[in-house]
Amino acid sequence: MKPKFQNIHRCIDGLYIILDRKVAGERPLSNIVRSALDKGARLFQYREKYLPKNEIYRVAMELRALTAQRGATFIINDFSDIALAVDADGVHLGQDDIPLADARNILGTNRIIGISTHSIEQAVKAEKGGANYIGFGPIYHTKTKDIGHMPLGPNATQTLSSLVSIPIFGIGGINLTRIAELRSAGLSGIAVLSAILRAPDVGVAVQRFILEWQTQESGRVAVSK
Ligand code: TZP
Ligand code: MG
Repeated sequence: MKPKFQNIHRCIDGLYIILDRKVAGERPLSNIVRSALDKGARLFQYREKYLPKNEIYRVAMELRALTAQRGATFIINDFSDIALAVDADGVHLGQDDIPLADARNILGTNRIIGISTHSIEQAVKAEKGGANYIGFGPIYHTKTKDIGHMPLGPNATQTLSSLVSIPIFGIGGINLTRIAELRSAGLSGIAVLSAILRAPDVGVAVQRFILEWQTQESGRVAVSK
């Protein structure tokens, strides 16, 4: 079978938009995706914690179709079965989801698996277990998700980036003013919910995030193993 990802790092880089209906409020996720694609967004995750699974499947099909039309990467939160059913590019798992090894058995080596991590230990373990990328956070205080502990901060991010070689996405409380310090802390990208989904103009916000990310210099150094 032809590998789906010629260069996985190219698919998992820069701005990662997390599509969460509860955060988006009245705005349909499909409209957000269209506006974001128009401004150059390349990476999306559909995160739905409350709807019945047949409804999640229906929305996922729609968002997959929109992202596929533009060659953008599309990841499903939590559900490996839905990821396969809609031909998503991968799945994103939390610490409370099925084990990474089992998700890999379901999805095969041809799809992306990302793991949410809330400490350096969890992140290192995720890389050892075969994750393709790590979500690391919350980096800053956020009202969007209560993780139940203090934000990790950019310093922990810097430490982590010298310990793992797979892409790391910072998440939690990220807005435009944080990008310079996060870029220099060695992140591969930033995962954003409210600062984009609730922005006065989604397209303008996406454009600013992408530009700011590209303008700042990366602090990532290659990890020698
Ligand atoms: N995981 C850690 S923090 C978070 C998730 C899903 C929410 C971050 O949302 P926001 O609105 O970008 O702070
Ligand atoms: Mg989960």
